[in-house]
Amino acid sequence: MESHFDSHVEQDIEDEFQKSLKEMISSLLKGNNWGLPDHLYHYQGFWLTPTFLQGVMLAQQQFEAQPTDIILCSAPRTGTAWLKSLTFATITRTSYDDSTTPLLFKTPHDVVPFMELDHAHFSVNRHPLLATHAPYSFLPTSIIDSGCKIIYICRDPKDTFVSMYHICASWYGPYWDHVLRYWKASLEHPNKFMFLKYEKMNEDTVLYLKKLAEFMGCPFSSEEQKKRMPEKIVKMCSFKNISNLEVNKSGKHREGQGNLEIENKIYFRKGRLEIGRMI
Ligand code: PAP
Repeated sequence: MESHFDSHVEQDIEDEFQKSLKEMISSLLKGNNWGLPDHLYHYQGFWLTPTFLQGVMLAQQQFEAQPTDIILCSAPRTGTAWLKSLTFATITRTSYDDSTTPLLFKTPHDVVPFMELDHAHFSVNRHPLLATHAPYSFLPTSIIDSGCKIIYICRDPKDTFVSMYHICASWYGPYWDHVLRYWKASLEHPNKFMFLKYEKMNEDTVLYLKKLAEFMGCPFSSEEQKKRMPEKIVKMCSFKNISNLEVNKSGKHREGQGNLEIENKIYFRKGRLEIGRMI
């Protein structure tokens, strides 16, 4: 049983860690653009908010990846919520269907947590799906060293820029460095990394959902395909359907968490290709 003494010691270590982090962050080059509430700090080649930096460093210290984990990685505004809903609906398809899934009343960001912000989800009993906007070099070593799988989604940078402009930020950049490191890793270790492009997923989402299911180790059986299960999941997770749910029209994400509080509708703007054809 944890003693009063142990919890005091842990608290002291935590306070010391937060203090040294704050000192380190305050020594970094800082900038502000597009009226973000927080400054951005330049750390190891990327522009990041202090909340993210603290969160990701805590994750580097404390997060223990399990071989069964599936980590969804992305730069902001590249289709994270879409990927969260498709993968969640796929791996929970034996427990829920399109009329009972939690995605009908929770926004995708509340169904699949973020590694750098939702530390309470670090327990061993956690759900295998976890997302992060962390650049490759910021991933906790256990993610690289364990047998867990990584799915990365990227998007045409021009569309990503327009999408980001609407959420008023350009953090986690430079964008290409974010994409390239994951792309290289996916070439080197294709069984561990799956690299997706938003535009390709838009062209044939059913095909990519089947590839995703296979990669995650839960391929659709021929019986399920006959019942058009992949098509049903794609329809349920479609921009039209998800963005029209009440929770995503009027709900809030991280309510009461200061700068982190955000209206769910910001995650669902247009959901289509605007300008670009990528790479
Ligand atoms: P985040 O970094 O704030 O979590 P993220 O989910 O990665 O954002 O990307 C948001 C983009 O995905 C938005 O693009 P837009 O601004 O160009 O419209 C959003 O509309 C789009 N999006 C969200 N859900 C879907 C979906 N089901 N299908 C296709 N695109 C989607």
